[in-house]
Amino acid sequence: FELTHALRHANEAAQFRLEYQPQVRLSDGALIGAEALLRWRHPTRGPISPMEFIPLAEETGLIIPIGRWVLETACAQAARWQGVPGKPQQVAVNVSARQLRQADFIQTVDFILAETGCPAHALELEVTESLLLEDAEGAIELLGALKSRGVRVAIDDFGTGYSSLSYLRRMPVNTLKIDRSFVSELGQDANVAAIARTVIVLARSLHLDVLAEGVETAEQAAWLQREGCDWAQGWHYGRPMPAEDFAVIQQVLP
Ligand code: G
Ligand code: G
Ligand code: MN
Ligand code: NA
Repeated sequence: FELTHALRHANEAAQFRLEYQPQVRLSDGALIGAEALLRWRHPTRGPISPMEFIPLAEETGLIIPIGRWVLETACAQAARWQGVPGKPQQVAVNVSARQLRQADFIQTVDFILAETGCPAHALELEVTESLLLEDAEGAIELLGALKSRGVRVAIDDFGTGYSSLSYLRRMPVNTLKIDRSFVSELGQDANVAAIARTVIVLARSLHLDVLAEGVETAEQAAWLQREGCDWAQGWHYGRPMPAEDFAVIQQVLP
């Protein structure tokens, strides 16, 4: 089995699909959005984890066509969900550094929003801290262009990188996503709780939204809400699932 070869043909062979994980408001459990997560099922090897194939897609440049398919598919879904009660009104899409560095990235986003009829405010792009650090001036310009269109931007896995506070203040982003490694150890490690609390305070001071990832228990949800976290995502609320399954999800109260 040759992974690169298989990956090269996965898209045309329709082996990709997206799953969506609910994002909720902590105060009342209301569904506010969903994160799109790429899934690859190979006919003989079965499901292959994004942790395995995304790095390869980045190395080979295949992330460009794959990432475009993800963005188009997620925006088309977001457009279908607009105004429908009980459905996510915002869809978050992970974008890798290599995609954002394409000279025509903004044009691609404009084209896809127009083509799918997805309103800009219904799209959130998730970027990593390291991307912002590599080329801060370039990132500020790019994120500014997205912001002027109304597209939202979240910093994924926040707390695991080395964001400088002065850069963060200048970055036109909307949301900090607290990395799930902090959430999972909340009850066990006082230092971890201190970091999570600090990220929440930081977000509030900078007037950013803050979402906790990887929330698995009611205790974690209660702690986060008490500390002033706005939103949450994790198995406590729902696993990543096909778009159709949003028809049957029950809202989980905190
Ligand atoms: O659900 P999970 O195993 O899918 O995700 C593993 C990792 O893969 C996460 O870090 C997630 O951000 C990343 N990932 C999932 N889908 C995509 C995608 O469409 N594009 C990119 N660049 N990364 C993704
Ligand atoms: O890096 P990113 O935040 O995009 O990664 C999302 C990853 O986290 C996916 O692999 C997704 O399946 C996983 N995930 C989502 N919710 C939970 C959770 O509550 N617990 C754990 N352990 N993983 C989760
Ligand atoms: Mn993410
Ligand atoms: Na994350």
